[in-house]
Amino acid sequence: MSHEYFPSIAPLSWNPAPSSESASHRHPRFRFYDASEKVEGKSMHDHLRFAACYWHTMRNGLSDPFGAATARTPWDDQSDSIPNAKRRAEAFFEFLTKCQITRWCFHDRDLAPEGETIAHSERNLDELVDHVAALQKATNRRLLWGTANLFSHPRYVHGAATSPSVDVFLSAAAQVRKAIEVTHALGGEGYVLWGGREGYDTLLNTDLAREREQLARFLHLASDYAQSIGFRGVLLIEPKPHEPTTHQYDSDSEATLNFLREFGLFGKFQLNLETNHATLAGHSMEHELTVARAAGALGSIDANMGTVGLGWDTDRFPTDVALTTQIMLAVLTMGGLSHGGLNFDAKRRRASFEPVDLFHSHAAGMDAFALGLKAAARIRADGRVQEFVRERYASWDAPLGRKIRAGELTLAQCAQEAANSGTVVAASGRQELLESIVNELLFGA
Ligand code: XUL
Ligand code: CO
Repeated sequence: MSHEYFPSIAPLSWNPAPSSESASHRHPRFRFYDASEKVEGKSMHDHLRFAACYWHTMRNGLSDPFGAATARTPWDDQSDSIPNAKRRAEAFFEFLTKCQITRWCFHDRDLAPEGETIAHSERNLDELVDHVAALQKATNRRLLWGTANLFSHPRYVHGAATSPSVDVFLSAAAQVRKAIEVTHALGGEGYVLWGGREGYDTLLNTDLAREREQLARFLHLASDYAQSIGFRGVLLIEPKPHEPTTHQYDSDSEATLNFLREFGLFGKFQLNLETNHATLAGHSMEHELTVARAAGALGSIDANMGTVGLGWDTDRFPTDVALTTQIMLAVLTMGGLSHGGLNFDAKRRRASFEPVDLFHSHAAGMDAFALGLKAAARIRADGRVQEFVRERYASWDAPLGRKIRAGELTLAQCAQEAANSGTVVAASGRQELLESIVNELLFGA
């Protein structure tokens, strides 16, 4: 790259020594993320598979419902021109490289401006895709996943696939067809569908049964198209319960898995789970991950966190180490994220508006995940928690338990066994002890 967009920022490196620099002058670096350090025999880089997202990192001016954008972006003239879009992409790939982030994610409309017609929008996108393909190659970065923005344009006010108008469904189909094509062209490891407006605001004007069927039809079409062009990446659905809608049909892991099963889509799609969406659904991320994992459908993670009590999708950077430990425990237990990654679908606070804050915020998230990865590995190596769970279910692995699981006993035979075995003695669940063991492993004995 000829031009340097972040001239005052040196490539971030790992330096575990405590910093004596004051916070206002500190240069961004990693204290805990050492890409090459091995954990459970694999490098941190390969475990964590970090990605940065184009929409927050390059396109979010940090405005909120009460105030204007604050982000300083000297490389961006705020126009919708193609040269401006190309400059932004160059700045982004410099950012990725300096921040040691190997992967990225985008929406079609983040990357290239929408045109007057579908053909015009597609030409714009093609021009940018050629540009980022060259940038990917030059900087050795990879596309984790692509997606289409089916929620910003006013035509999607009543939903995209679930719109009451078939014309809107067709526009969404055109957009997704192209977005899958370019994701494939850029070597994307996955393609995400987030149904931002696929839900309702009021049931007074909504035929819910029909809208769910439309959404299922749309997902079948997307999956068939991906197959037909030889896209071998994973197709992902990103559940979220509401915001901007009152209710979104793929509201959480359980509901989405049920939706997929109901409409013959199970196995064609996996889940991309986002921490803040779990919070909005009234679940922990641990719950959402565990539900998806139990179904063999955990594909990828949007790594952020919410602000409990605020009720918005605040998309904060994930800096809570107890949280990153739970996430990495789920990932390690599953045997790793094979085609997914940890995508920072996260934005700096409105007051963190300097370009250097882009680096500080991502580094903070990466360090928190490095700590979480190591803590999760300690919990696994220690083994006390897992052993407790095994023992808790031991009776189901004894001969009688096995027979019941295999369906070899009737209800009457179960009743007879109950009568034979006498008094039932319950054992303690030891929740507080287990929580204390986890703390011991988090913070050292
Ligand atoms: C919105 C959200 C999206 C998806 C991609 O809450 O998470 O940015 O990740 O469309
Ligand atoms: Co997301």
